[in-house]
Amino acid sequence: MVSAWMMLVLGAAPSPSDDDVRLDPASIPKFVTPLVVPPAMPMSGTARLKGGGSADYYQIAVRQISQNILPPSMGLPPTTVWAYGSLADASTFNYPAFTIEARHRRPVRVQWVNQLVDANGHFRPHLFTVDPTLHWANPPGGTTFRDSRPDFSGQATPGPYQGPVPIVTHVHGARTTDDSDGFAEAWFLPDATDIPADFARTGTLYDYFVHEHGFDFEPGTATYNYPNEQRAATLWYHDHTLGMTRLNVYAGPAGFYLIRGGPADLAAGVLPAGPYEIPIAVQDRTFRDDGSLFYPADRAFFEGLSPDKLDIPFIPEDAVGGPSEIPPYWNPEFFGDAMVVNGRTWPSLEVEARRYRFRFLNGCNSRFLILALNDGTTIHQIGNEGGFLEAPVALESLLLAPAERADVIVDFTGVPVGDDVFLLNLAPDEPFGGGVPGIDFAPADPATTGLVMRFHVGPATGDDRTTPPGELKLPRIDYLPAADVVRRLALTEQESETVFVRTKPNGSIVFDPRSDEEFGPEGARLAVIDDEGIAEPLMWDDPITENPAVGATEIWEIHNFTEDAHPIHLHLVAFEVVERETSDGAIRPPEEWERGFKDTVIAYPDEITRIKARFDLAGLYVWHCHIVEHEDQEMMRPYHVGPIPPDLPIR
Ligand SMILES: [Cu+2]
Repeated sequence: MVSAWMMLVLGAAPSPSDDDVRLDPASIPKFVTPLVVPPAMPMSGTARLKGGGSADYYQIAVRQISQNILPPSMGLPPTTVWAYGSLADASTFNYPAFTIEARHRRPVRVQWVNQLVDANGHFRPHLFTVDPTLHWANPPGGTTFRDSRPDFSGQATPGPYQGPVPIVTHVHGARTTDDSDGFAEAWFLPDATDIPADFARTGTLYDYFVHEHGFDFEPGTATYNYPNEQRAATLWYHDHTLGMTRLNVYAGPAGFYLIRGGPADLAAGVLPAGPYEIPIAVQDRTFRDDGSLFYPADRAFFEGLSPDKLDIPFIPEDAVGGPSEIPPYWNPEFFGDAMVVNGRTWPSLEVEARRYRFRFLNGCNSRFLILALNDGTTIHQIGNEGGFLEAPVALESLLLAPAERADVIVDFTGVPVGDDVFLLNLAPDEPFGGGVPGIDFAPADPATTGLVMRFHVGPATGDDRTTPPGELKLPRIDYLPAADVVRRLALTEQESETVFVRTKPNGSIVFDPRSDEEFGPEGARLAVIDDEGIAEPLMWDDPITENPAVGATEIWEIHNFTEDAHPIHLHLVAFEVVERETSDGAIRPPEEWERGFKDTVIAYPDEITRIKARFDLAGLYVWHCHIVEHEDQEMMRPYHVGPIPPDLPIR
């Protein structure tokens, strides 16, 4: 079904001009702007909770803003991004967002507001190319066809979606009820004056939760509750809209959410605090030469070709034995060519010759990071996604997959005053499969993506009374009981089965029905392994297969049948990494920095990664790959804890 509005918002295909306007990352001056430390997000007040008690109350909107991400000395206009900020104070809108400071067992309530509208109240279209051929939110499908993979058969390949943008926020690592988890189908459009009448304004699960719980949300908003009854830890919040997460997150809305206090935290004064405790979000981005953000608008980008050199059928055009399954605009991965740290390219931080606590987040779409200091200064990791480790781990380099966090101590005490220390990235400029930089893969470009930021060391302004990392006693960890259930799951990649190609001498890739050369991946899948040991790849809308009982402790065995490592994230739970098994049956324990609890784990190719979790809240959640390009194209599955309600629209 194609409405007139659908024709209007699914515009013509973009012109193939993106390639020649990209900014050379070597031309961006390095270490000339100071690192921005996001301040605390201001509260709107106190909320009274239904069952008694109160919560810290925030009203946080997403808006379009412009911000200096590149050094102003380049003379380029500021970059247009999307950002979270406090509804009442325009000056708080920042990329990345201000930090939500939560206390252990002190609930937080947030009214999330979609303000992606212009000054006239009209909706703003996306900054990037939205591929309407994925299984996505699909507002133009109306309430009948929202949250689906639209059927374009018999039509030409559609142009990108240019309508109002759905958002839904997930606090990554938060243990909360499903109606506050930011389910991918719980999105909502802005309350704009020009939303076409036949559009769905909210996602399937938004309506379900509102109906089930009698919520009274204002249009363009959703109110979520976070109990914070979990270990003190470094969480982060970001968008999670079905089939659009890669684009919404790349546009900017993301921030830290820190839980402090309680039995899993340390006493005040033990760790560096105040100006000596700094959250650091590392993201890769690519810019155009007008200072705007670049994200690929066509599949040719991934193939390393200019758009005129890729001539294949896209959805829904005819290929061999059926229509093409290749989405026209989605890319299987994205690697930016510039490093952005807390919203600025290659910043510099003035530090004192003393200890610092850094909370690192890999906020990249696809890129793994291996962080190291150029002078060999040790990185002492004290925590990960689930809070503190059992004991500090002294590292020469710090591996972080997308969405992973590392709480670390870096001691600049011995660094000569006046020296510069550079934070490097030794991971590859391509998908990561494990291994050692320089041996198993070439490290990132040492002139650009191999550099992250600079620390300029000045004299200490006072005594450092914090505990040296070697003497730290970290809070006790209560490990999970033995598992009741073992699930055998898998990661698979799907090659196109209908698009076969030939590479011409000039490098062009063209469709050739007589060729036996497969074009390439159309997506990745999560799978279940059946009794015969065969992996059955499943789609987002296949029936729920992971259905733990409330309170069950389960081991999930994740067999990775693909050639790359995937960061696998489970919502709701903090899990233990149990072990990994190689293809020849050798077992190895988790890495030292993976002990304690995690919410994201690297599943290496040709290995089984075993994790253990206790599923203690009934409800509907998701597990997915956090390479967000994968997540958006079917590498995500719903799961349900406890009996599935008969009226749940996800089965
Ligand atoms: Cu993946």
